[in-house]
Amino acid sequence: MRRDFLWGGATAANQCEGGFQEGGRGMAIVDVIPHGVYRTPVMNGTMDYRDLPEDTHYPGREAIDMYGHYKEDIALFAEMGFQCYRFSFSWSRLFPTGEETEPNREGLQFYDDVVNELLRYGIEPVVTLCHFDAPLFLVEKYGSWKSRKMIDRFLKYCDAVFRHFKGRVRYWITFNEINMLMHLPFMGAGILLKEGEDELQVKYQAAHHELVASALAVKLAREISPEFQIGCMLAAGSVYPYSCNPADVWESMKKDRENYFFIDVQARGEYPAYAKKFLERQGIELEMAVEDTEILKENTVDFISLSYYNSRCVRSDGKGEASGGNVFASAKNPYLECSQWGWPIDPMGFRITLNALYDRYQKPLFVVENGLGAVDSVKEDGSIDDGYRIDYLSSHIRAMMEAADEDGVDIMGYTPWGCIDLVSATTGEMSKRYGLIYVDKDDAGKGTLNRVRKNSFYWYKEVIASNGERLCAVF
Ligand code: BGP
Repeated sequence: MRRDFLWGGATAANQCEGGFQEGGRGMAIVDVIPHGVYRTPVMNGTMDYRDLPEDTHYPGREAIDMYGHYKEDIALFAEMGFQCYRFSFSWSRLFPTGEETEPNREGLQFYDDVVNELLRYGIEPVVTLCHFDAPLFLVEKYGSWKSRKMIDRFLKYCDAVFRHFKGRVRYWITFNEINMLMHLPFMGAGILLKEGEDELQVKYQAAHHELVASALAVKLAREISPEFQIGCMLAAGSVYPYSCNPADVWESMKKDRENYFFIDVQARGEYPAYAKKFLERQGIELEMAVEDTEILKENTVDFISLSYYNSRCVRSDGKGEASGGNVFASAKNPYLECSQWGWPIDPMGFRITLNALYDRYQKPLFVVENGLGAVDSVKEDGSIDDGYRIDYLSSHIRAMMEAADEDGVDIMGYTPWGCIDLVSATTGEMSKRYGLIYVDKDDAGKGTLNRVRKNSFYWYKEVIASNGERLCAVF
């Protein structure tokens, strides 16, 4: 393990901040993503959020109100010994429509308070610039990332925060799980699909805009401070062939490449040959500016951050049972147990994924999401015994440490997802909990918002204090 390895936790504004009308914040994508049956069609861009019924519940609007609880929450993170905290800025809190020339003062003040509070405890902020969020105004005016106009708006936002937080924030991540755009285009990138539109064409064009925006953000960061470390972010999880049938192996390679595509561009600086051929075969012609090739080439990332929840598996005949997983469905792997939400549990797959990414890019990796979504129950004495979460996390931390110590993978840090319970991205539920800290709130939005330490809280505190050595402590 690195000497400067960072232990911490991760959240995102869209799932925990709430305060959607506080401090001059503008509406954002997350504010119109509902709970319930319409969530998936809205997230995947096939249903227009303006057609939702009036009594719709939007869980992101209040979320766990970290807007009003950040001091208490950061104190709890500090109590666990966090060395870093990964969170995101809400773009529309800083630029309510996305078109202002100056950032919203109250929004800036809020993040000043958060960042200063973290620094007061010696916690290093790791900021995601865009985590499933963009001002709704830009979605409505330009069709979000379908339009190249987004690049300038995004850079204006980056410029403002890079300058403002220079000297206080060192680690930046451009787009959360950039590959999510292909699977949930509205949640990932604000893309609403119109009837008759060529879906692949639209998604790859939007991806191109995000890739150029990300590269230009890297460029800007380097101009503003040599201290900045700026990375990309992948929803990772290696795809296994269902068998050693070469057709299955080939299928798994193709599936992996669908995700690697983004990072290949961000880390190596150009569209890989297989992607160019794929686009050509699909008849997709991307509009690119002449300078784009150079922009991508010259501004590759410093590190690669990733989320890992599960591995995937694919069979070329498309037969057999399907399995759940972080958004991408795959074939059921008969060797693995699944979570309550049907996501396979595969710590060795974590080691495999880390090795695969490091072999491919030879750049430092930052694990910024990993965890188990599970139902927790509060006992009569108020305690929460989440041994299953401790099992999941300890087996994954062990696998990560093996990747670092035995395989030589360079890993910068580890921030388990939803270190405090928050709204689930894919389901909108509160009951799918990842936290080390429990938040009293239910799926209908009811609850006191009280924070309670789970058993995993005390366990993780020991993990951090022992630099990952004490993984087996019983609570
Ligand atoms: C990732 C997101 C997170 C988080 C996590 C867990 O895709 O980056 O925002 O939500 O998934 O997913 P879920 O909440 O759907 O279980």
